[in-house]
Amino acid sequence: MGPEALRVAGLQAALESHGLHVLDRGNLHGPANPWRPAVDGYRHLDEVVAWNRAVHDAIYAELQSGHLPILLGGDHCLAMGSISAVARHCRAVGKKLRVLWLDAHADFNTSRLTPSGNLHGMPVACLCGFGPEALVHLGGAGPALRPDQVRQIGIRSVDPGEKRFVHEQGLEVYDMRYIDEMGMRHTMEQALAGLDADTHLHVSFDVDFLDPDIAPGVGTTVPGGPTYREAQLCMEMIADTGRLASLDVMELNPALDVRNRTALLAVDLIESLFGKSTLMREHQARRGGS
Ligand code: NNH
Ligand code: MN
Ligand code: MN
Ligand code: MN
Repeated sequence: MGPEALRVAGLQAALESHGLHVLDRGNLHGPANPWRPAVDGYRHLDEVVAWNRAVHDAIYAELQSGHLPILLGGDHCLAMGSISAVARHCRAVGKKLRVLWLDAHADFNTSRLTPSGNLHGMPVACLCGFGPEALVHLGGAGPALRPDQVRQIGIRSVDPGEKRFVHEQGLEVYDMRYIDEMGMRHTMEQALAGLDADTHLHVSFDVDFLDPDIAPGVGTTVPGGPTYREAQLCMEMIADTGRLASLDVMELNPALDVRNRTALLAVDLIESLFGKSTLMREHQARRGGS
């Protein structure tokens, strides 16, 4: 239902209003959600593998055509499919890869560490090589990512074993305490440092990154997230780099939303990610404003 809510909220028209050419490829297809308990530490592993293969193939095809893919979700486990395709593409064309993980959660659990068995709590770990064979090798031999290619922003809910593993692997985490103390501007300057013309920037946006007061339409709200203005600045600073080359918008659940408010906010933020404010600044400059 998430992708449909984003369509209803006007995502395509919003991007087109900024002069972008948008192709809606429609929905991907895969097995239904069986709602079963975990087996060997994973819930619905076969279904998650099938869906991620479909996502990997769709995203890889768009990248090969020179397009900027936007994956609408759906469960954040699907970022394994999209990012493994992005990493494969970067290897093929010789680009560096930077992944910004905007989330309340670190999503760095393994089958031994997870409190839930939910694979949406494990995509970053699987992408770094810590997970079941079928998910680790989605995009070919070897893990898709090294931990030093990832920057996590907005984190405020990490499970105890997961926390130890995040430190052990040296992930660069800008948690809410850091954002509170240093501000979003400094945080994004750090997270975006070192990007150059040879860098493919992928943003994986879990909508639960946002404070639940402004974004109630997600399954796992965590209080104390970025405000509307902090989230806008985050997106605007990403747009300013000019390096955004692929995007996931995940975990939106319209059944938990209030009058599609979270979907409308997500569309608003995606517009900023594609340079809405930059366009407004240029417009002001043309009219002789400062
Ligand atoms: N850390 C918890 C788990 O692994 C929750 C993960 N939930 C998310 N992640 N929504 O983004 O089960
Ligand atoms: Mn989920
Ligand atoms: Mn999350
Ligand atoms: Mn997530």
